[in-house]
Amino acid sequence: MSVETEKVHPAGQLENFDVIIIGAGMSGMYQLHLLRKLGLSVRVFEAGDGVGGTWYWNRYPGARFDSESYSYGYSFSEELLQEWDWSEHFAAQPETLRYLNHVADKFDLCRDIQFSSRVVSAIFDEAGTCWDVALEDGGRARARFLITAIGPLSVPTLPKIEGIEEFQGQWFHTGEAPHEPVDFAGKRVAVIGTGATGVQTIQEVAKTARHLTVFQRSPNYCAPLHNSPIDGDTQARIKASYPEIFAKCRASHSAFLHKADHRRALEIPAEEREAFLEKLYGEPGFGIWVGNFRDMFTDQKANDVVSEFVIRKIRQRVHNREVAEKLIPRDHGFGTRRVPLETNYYEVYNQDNVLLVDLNETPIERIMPSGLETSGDAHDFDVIIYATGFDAVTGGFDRIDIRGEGGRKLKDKWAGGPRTYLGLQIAGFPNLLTLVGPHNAGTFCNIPRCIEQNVEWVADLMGYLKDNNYTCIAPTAEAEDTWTEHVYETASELLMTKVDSWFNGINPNVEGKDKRTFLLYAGGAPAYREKCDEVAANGYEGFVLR
Ligand code: NA7
Repeated sequence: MSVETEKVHPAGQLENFDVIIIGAGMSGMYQLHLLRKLGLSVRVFEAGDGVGGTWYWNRYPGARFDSESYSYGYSFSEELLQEWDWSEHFAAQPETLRYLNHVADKFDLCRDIQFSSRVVSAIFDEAGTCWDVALEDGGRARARFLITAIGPLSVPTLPKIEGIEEFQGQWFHTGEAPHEPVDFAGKRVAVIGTGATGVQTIQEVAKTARHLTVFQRSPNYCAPLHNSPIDGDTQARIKASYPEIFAKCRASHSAFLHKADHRRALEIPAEEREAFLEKLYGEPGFGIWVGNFRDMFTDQKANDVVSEFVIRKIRQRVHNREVAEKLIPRDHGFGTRRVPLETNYYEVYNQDNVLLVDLNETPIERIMPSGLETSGDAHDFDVIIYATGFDAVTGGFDRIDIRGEGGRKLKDKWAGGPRTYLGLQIAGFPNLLTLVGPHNAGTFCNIPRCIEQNVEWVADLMGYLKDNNYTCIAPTAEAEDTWTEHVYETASELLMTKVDSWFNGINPNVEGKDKRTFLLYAGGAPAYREKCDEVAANGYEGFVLR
C-alpha cells in the first residue's frame, strides 16, 4: 500500500508494534500482561471504554456467573488470589467487573490499551510480514503479530422483527445493556428470549416489574444454581485451597469443579439413579450438566431419563399445568443445549404479574411505538429487553474485514464452517492467533481456565519465535485439515450436534447461519492441553516457521 493511500491515526503517526491484541476482556488482558513480560511492544484495541469484555458489555439485570466464582478468577497470581474476596459462590456481574478493573490496575494494563477503538479491518501485508489494522475512527497501526481476544459471544443479535426502532419506551439487547441499573418498579416489561441470559433477566425483572411478559420461542431445560453468600470461614478455606481447586478444574473435561460420572445411566437401579439426579439437582452449579452420567451426552435413552427427571421438576414447580407444559422442551434433550442455571425461575410463572407468551402459537408480528403485536394480541410496554443471543464464535471474526495471504478474506475461507489448527491459527493467515477461537477447547470450558491455557501457550510461542529469530508462523494445510477432522470426529457422537443451537452455529437472526456446523471443541480441555503441549514440545509441529 502506498504511503499516500494510508490513513493514519488522527494523532498523526502510523504506529508499529510487535503485537496487536484485539479486545481487553479476560483473554486480552492476560495476554497483554504476559507479552509485556517478554519485552514485546503491545497495543490492545478495545471497543468499549473499559476493560472486562463480556463483563463490561453484559450489564443486564441478573447477570452473574454459572461457574463457582473462585474457579473463574485468574489463577496466575497468588497475590491476586489471596487479596480478592468473592462475596458469593456465583458472583454477579458488577462484582466481576470490579474484579477485572482491579486486575487491570494491579498489573498496570491500561497504559497499553486504547479504549473506544473498534477494529474494522486487519490486512496481512505479505511483503512486510505484518498486520495492518484499521479502526472505526480511521486510526491505523501495524504489528508483526495479531492476536484476537474477541470472545465467543460478543456480537449481540436482534431479531428480524419490523419496527424495533419505532418503540417509544426503553429497549436494549442484554449484551448492550445500559451502564446504569434500570429501575423496573411500576413498569410493564417484555423479555424476548429464554436462553441462559433470558432466564437470568426474567427472574430478576419479575421481582420488581409491575408486569412482565415473557416471549418464548423455545423453552430450555433449566436447573437450580443454589447460590449463597461466602462467609468468613468459607473464604479462608477457599483461599487455602486454591491449588486443589485449580487442580480439580484441570482434571475435568470442561474445567469446571464438576466431574462427569462414568457410570451408564441405565446400568444402575432406577432408585439409585433417581437419588443421584436428586442430589445433583440439589447441589450448586453445573454438576447436573457436566457432572451427570457421561452417556447422557451420547445415548438417547440415557438422555431421556435425565430429561424426564427435569421435566418432573418443572411440572412440580409450575402450578398452572398449561404453563408448565409450555416450559418443557420438546425438540431436544437435557444438556444438549446450554443449560441455564436459575434461582426461582420456574416459580416466576406462579406470580400474578407474569405472563408467558408462546411464540409458536402466536408469533410476534411487529414492534409498535407502544409495545408489540403478536398474531393474537397487542401488548403495551414501558421496556422491551431483547435476550435474543449472539452471532456466536465466528460472528466476532465476521464483523472485522480480515484478509490473509493473497488478500483472501477469512469470512470466505470459513463460509462452509471454520477451519483452524488447534482453534488458534489458520492456514493462509500467518501470524494471526485466535484466543478462544472456533474449534478451540476454550469454547466449551469454564472459560478463564482455558483462556489461561491459550494465553500461556501463545506467550510461550512468542518467546520461542523471538529467541529463534523467526518472524513468521502459519499452520500447514495438512495440520489444519487433520485438526478440523478431529474436531468433527470428537463431536460426531454427541447428541448436541443434532440440535439447533449456537453451539452448532445456528442463528436465525443472522444471514447464512442456518446450517449446523459445530463451532466448539468437545474433546475436552485436558486432551486439548496435552495436544497443544505436544505440538510445542515437538518444535511447533504442524506449523511452518520462517
Ligand atoms: P441464546 O442461548 O442463543 O438464547 C437466545 C434466545 O433468544 C433463545 O431463547 C432464542 O430462541 C431467542 N430468540 C432469538 N431470536 C428470537 C426471535 N426472533 N424471536 C423470539 N425469540 C428469539 O443466547 P443467550 O444470550 O441466552 O445465551 C448465550 C450464552 O451466553 C449462553 O449460552 C451462556 O454461555 C452465556 P430459539 O432458541 O432460537 O428458538
